[in-house]
Amino acid sequence: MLNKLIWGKSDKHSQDLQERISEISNEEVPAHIAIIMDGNGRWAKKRALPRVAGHHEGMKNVRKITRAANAIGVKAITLYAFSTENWKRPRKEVEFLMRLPEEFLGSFLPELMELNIRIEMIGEMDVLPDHTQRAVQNAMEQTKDNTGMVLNFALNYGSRTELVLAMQRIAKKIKDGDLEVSDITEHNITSELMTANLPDPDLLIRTSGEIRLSNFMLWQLAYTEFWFTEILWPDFDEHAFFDAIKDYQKRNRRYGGLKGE
Ligand code: V07
Repeated sequence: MLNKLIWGKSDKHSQDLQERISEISNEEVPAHIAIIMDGNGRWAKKRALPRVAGHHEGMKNVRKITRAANAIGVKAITLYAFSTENWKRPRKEVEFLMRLPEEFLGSFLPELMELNIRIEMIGEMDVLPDHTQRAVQNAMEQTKDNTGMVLNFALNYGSRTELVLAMQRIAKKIKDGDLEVSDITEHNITSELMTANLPDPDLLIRTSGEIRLSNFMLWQLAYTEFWFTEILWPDFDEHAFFDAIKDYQKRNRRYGGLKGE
């Protein structure tokens, strides 16, 4: 019963997953997980498929990992779906990517409603194609009263731009006489960021063997545990995800209570 609600079916695979979950501690589940979903192009290349086939497979994997995160009680996941750098890719590829939110939501939105998941996004929305904006806006609107996990998409997101915009807003408040220079604190910088309503990530996962941040959540990741894997994003399944969680819990226990610094 429960199995079916969480995984959409109740077969051998979902029983295996349920068993993996029982190995995970309920107490130290990371509240917020950020993921850089890298390696979709390489996944396609290995199979002599066009790059977009890799992006499409990567999109299907978002659904898998969303369910897995939801099943273990994660409060929020932030997925780096499209960076401000990604505009430099071939026009056809960008056009394909900009259709993925619609396709994803077209098939997955009813399930998100059932799972009580709320969709949010960070990044500059206004330069995305109208059809993409409409799809995402509509999904945010439909899921806005859901009280479960937050599924946060970083779309046209760049951390330095986010910080620049935050600084500009703070400067304007000072110029307008609404804020004193001495009142610029970590707290009010945090609250000007696009992630203002989310806690800082506890865990960052990057797939595909790249070991850098690529302008992702620079401020927010100050104290985050990093977990890197060679696995390409379309191959990063529930088992790999639970491996990351178990490693995180091991590290957490090692630091025992000395968290934060
Ligand atoms: C994209 C699939 C995942 C791998 C990384 C690149 C390609 C899901 C979305 C999405 C975004 C917003 C939303 C619902 C779904 C998405 C883009 C690319 C641009 F509300 N996957 N995915 N958006 N990829």
